[in-house]
Amino acid sequence: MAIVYPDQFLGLPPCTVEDADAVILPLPFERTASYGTGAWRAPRAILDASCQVETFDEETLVDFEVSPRIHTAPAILDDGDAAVEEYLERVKEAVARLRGKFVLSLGGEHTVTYGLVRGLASNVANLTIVQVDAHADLRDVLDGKRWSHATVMRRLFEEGARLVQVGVRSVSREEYDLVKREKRIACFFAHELKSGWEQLRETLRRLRGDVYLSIDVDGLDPGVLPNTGTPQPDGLSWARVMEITHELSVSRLCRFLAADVVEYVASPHPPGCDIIAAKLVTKILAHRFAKR
Ligand SMILES: [Mn+2]
Repeated sequence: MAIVYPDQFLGLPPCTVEDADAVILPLPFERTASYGTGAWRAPRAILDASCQVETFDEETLVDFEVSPRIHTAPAILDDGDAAVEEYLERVKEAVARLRGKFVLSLGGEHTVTYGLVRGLASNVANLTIVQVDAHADLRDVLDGKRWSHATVMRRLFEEGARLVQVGVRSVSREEYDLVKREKRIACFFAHELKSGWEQLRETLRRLRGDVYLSIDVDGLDPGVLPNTGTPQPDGLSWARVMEITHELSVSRLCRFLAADVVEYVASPHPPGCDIIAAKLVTKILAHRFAKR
């Protein structure tokens, strides 16, 4: 590639939203972090690091210099004064205008998924969220807040969404009871995945209707990507996450609408994590737009 465009994903030449197949949407939003902070810096760090990721993918034969065409949208900035719901409303309005494109958003904290799903899905009750996460994010409130990274999936569940949760290994009793009680939630706990992986794949293959993939990077093992606000041991390997993105991409039964990568905390220590996060985003796009 002759010229690198530093503000664009993968350093690609700018592409208008009208001409794009996929949209990268930066959401540098962080209000309710419980422990480690810095998720608001992630979109910028991932965009910067993406300029070091190859624009050709040897697994899918996707050549990003040809197709898909990617529009890197301007970040939706948090003014810091408005209520969390107001930011989520702005996200919802922005993505509602992007329907028909594959939208891949860069968090920011997990809370943003609420605005994304509401904006993308014409009917949340017809949508399944595949959630890779160490946490269930199904609390009703956390620290008195109804809108937070720990309650986001509860709010979407209440609006009718189905949930397939993968790699969960940190839940409250209340969340555990909810997961076991509700038929609309299929939770594959981390300790179950050794023997239950094929069952998960079967569940993914049978999904119908609209599907949204939400990857909280703490779902991955800290050995793959340690930089996240509340890490937990025994997470998913890189290869497992790739299997999930592949299954959703090749399914002929469901429509893989959009995805997000959230809760990454940009930090120079240990070095190189930004590029792993950027590679994760690139691979989701490569699988989704693989030549078949
Ligand atoms: Mn989460």
